[in-house]
Amino acid sequence: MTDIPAKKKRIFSGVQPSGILTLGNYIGALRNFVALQNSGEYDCIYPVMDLHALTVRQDPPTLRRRCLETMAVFIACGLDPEKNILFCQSHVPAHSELSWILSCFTYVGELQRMTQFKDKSQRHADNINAGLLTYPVLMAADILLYQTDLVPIGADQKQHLEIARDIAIRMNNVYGELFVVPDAYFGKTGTRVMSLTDPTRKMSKSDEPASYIAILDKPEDIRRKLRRAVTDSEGEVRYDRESKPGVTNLLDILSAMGGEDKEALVTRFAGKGYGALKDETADAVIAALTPVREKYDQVLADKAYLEGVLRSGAERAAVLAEKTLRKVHKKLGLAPYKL
Ligand code: AQP
Repeated sequence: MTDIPAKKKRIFSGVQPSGILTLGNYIGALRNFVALQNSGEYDCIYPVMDLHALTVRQDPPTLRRRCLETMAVFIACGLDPEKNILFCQSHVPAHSELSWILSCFTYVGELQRMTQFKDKSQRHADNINAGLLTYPVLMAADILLYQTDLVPIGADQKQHLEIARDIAIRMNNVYGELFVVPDAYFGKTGTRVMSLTDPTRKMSKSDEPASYIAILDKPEDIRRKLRRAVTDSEGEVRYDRESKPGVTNLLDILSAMGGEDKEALVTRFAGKGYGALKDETADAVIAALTPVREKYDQVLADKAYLEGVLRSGAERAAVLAEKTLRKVHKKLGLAPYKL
């Protein structure tokens, strides 16, 4: 008797092209995406989430360019377009279509409670658009469209995944088995990388450049930014997120890059100043990011290749997305049609 291989679990996650990708995106997302790909245990779908980026005003030529650049970063980090479905979210219209349907099953109150909505409404008080509020609905559509089992996310996205699960359960209760209810997947180093200028806030690509390390930063810039990273005046290397957020962030970064656990790092840096910690963190980050930057330059130089990746990724994604969308149309009673 031949063994039938078990169906692989499906993974879905993406990154917005809302800026230059940061070390936070690398540690919290891309590195995990590559590890999941290499495990061979999953079917992975990783889009560039350009529709999500529209909640904040974007310069059209820059956004257009960043979509390709973000895909080049994906590939430079080690994602293989043959092994995963890599595409651009707006190339598969089913995301927006399902989003509308899901919005009719989402309560305004639950969206208003989202921390990211409150945070971004404060930061962009002149542009509190409806998309900022309904962002989690589009994210739910992204995930549910592919009948996703697992979503690798950083801790900051937990609330949004919870909404996606709630919507799926709510609709399954009414219409039967419509969607797979997705689970969060936290990587082994589920570190939240914090801003270098304000280590109580997460490192974000839409902040000022001194606050983040870009994946494509040159070695001298990485070293300079880390040397200037905000710490404290105590001078003692200790791991304490509350009272020493800056030093803790450096330990988290070094641990995530080098694999050495935090306790061992604290012991090793005992009696040494913050300068030594900053220098070693810079060495580790530079060592990890230099090959990515070099590969990025090669990938981005071949526009035809990149566009081909996006095209074929979108075609493959659309087949899966359409299947779910047809099922949803049918179950909800939308009039059938034949193409
Ligand atoms: N600082 C971070 N630490 C750990 N993980 C992070 N991620 C982002 N920043 C950190 C993870 O990267 C994935 C993609 O995130 P995104 O770019 O789509 O959206 P975001 O989380 O809103 O990232 P930014 O950089 O803060 O974007 P802007 O500035 O545009 O709002 C997610 O899995 C996220 O957890």
